[in-house]
Amino acid sequence: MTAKLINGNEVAQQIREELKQEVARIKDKVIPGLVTILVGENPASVSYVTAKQKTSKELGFYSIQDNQLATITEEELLKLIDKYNKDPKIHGILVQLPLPKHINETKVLYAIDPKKDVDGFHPVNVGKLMIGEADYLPCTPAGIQQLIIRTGAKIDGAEVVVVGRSNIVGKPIANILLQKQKGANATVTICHTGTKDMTFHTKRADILIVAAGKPKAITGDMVKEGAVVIDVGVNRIGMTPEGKAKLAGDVDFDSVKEKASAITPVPGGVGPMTITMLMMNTVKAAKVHAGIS
Ligand code: L34
Repeated sequence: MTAKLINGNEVAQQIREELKQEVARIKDKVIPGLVTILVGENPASVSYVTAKQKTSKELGFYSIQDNQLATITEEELLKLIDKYNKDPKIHGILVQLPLPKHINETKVLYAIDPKKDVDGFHPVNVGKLMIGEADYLPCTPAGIQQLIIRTGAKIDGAEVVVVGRSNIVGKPIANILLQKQKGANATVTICHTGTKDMTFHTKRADILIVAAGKPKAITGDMVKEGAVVIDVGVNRIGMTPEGKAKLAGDVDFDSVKEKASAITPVPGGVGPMTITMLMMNTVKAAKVHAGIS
């Protein structure tokens, strides 16, 4: 079998068009406001935050890019967050991760007003997700769920295997897909570096979600014939002759595409969906703030 490509750019664009219309519809009552806070100059973070800013402007948001030096103290960063917590024009606050080592990430995420936490990383929102009451789904997992739904794959009752247990992808996507809800209700297994026999698990997956943070972590021999494979990895594996970063996922695309029924490419798979889900959460936060539906 040669897999169908799941086009993340196309799905993301569709949802962005819908959001653009929604922003136009509500603009007399509220203009969605988003601040993206970037600390330092990590090239991947710069690229993602720039894309988030560009998209938010295209949709008609009020948006601020707040760049801070890598030397900012934790106290200063917390103060900055507090300023945006109090700013009525801002409905969503995003602090791009990772942060420099001298800043305690957990402390920073705790400081964001849960109502403005459009990343869904605040413990209140993490807890609400656990009990099936989420206001804001974290962006990458939300994007993954949308992509699976739009491929037409049946999630209800499916064997879903997640490779990776990070707080921003592995744990939340597992939680989302196991809820007794529409677009979920799967049997979910999470594999990680402590897993004894990875292939035993991955071979059983109807839907395989890979967020291992390692190129070629999954090869064709580890995948069931006909599986839907979602590759969340974005690894910078070198430079193109034009001097752009060359990207690869966590899945060995060439061997896995021969087994899977559908697969996301990197780039152009999950990445653009992450950005789009951030926009969706920000529109939602603005509407809640303005008391409109
Ligand atoms: N706070 N930190 C916070 N929220 C997030 O949701 C993120 N994440 C992850 C890293 N840190 C974060 C992102 O925004 C990963 N991530 C992200 C966002 C966008 C893309 C990839 C990861 C993306 O657009 N990827 C493109 C390629 C972009 C490129 O050329 O570099 C793609 O097509 O996959």
